[in-house]
Amino acid sequence: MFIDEARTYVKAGDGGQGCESYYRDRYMRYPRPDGGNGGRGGNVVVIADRGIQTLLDLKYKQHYRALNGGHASSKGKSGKEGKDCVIRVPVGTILRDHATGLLICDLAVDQQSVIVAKGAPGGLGNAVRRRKIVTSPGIGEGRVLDVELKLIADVGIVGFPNAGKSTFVTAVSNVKSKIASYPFTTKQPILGIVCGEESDTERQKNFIIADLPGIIEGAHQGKGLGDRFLRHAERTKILLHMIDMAATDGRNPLDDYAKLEHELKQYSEQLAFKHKIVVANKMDLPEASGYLKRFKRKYTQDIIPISSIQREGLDRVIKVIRQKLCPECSLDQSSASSSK
Ligand SMILES: Nc1nc2c(ncn2[C@@H]2O[C@H](COP(=O)(O)OP(=O)(O)OP(=O)(O)O)[C@@H](O)[C@H]2O)c(=O)[nH]1
Ligand SMILES: [Mg+2]
Repeated sequence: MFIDEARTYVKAGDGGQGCESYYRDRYMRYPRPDGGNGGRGGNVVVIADRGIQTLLDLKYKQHYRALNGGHASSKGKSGKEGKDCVIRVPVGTILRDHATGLLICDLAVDQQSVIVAKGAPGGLGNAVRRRKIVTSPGIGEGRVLDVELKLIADVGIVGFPNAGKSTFVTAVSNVKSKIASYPFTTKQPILGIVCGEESDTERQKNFIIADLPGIIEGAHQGKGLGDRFLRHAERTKILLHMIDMAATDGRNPLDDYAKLEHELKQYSEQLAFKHKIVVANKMDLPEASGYLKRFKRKYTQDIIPISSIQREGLDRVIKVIRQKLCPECSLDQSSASSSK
């Protein structure tokens, strides 16, 4: 199950008790304080992990506690350090303090880590203090975290249900996204990697593409699956706007385009003004060419006709995406090829 929001309580370990004890042998006139220090409590650490796709674990396990530090003993023996509690989350997880709403960390890179609750120091024993008293141990930090996942992909595909988003992603990337002729087949975002050709420069070789659930008119009011999945398009560099140009579901593709633009704007202005590539899918069907002509007259000439099912025009889309993701790389390449 794909979960992209969770709330969880984290509690770091308390410090162990310091010890008050004295050593004395027959040759000593006064006893010597020799109580050890209490161990430090464990931290709660959150680590971003590429291998994890969802916040499911945090949804069901709502309390994470690190171990307390061990108590000290005589002969200067310190208590054991409390073991850290490690929480692994997907890359793209954002952590906020629930009480203040302040951002703690945006874990955008694999293996990036952050201490969200610090373990308390142990109490000092009387061997350190050289006095009778020992200090009391600290209490480990505890807080409620709001955890949110915003996937990090280079390209996010948006469009009405059945536009052919999953067919496209399956054709160009390494994932097999479920394809069917009923709406909302895709219920959660799916990430795929598009690999480059052998000849591509290293930098522009691979990019990540996100197949997002379909958006319908009124999604911002909760219609269909709502617009909450658009959060996963927020961090993409490019939006790929896919239109069913053959109107297979009986809607007018020109209206689809306007409605989708409106929904994006309702969600956020930032999303509406992202780099966009408009793609006309299902061009293998006879109705499509008429609609495409009208679309070009009404909106823009800048639209790429494709047929995902027949794998036609896909290379051109990938090429345009690469140009937008890394304009310098394509310049390098074109100058290299022209100098050959
Ligand atoms: N003729 C034709 N049919 C297509 C093309 N691309 C996709 N389809 C069909 O359109 C239907 C929907 O395809 P999907 O890829 O599941 O569409 P989607 O946009 O992912 O749909 P949701 O996940 O429901 O939002 C399937 O029956 C596909 O076979 C195309 O280029 N030509
Ligand atoms: Mg789909």
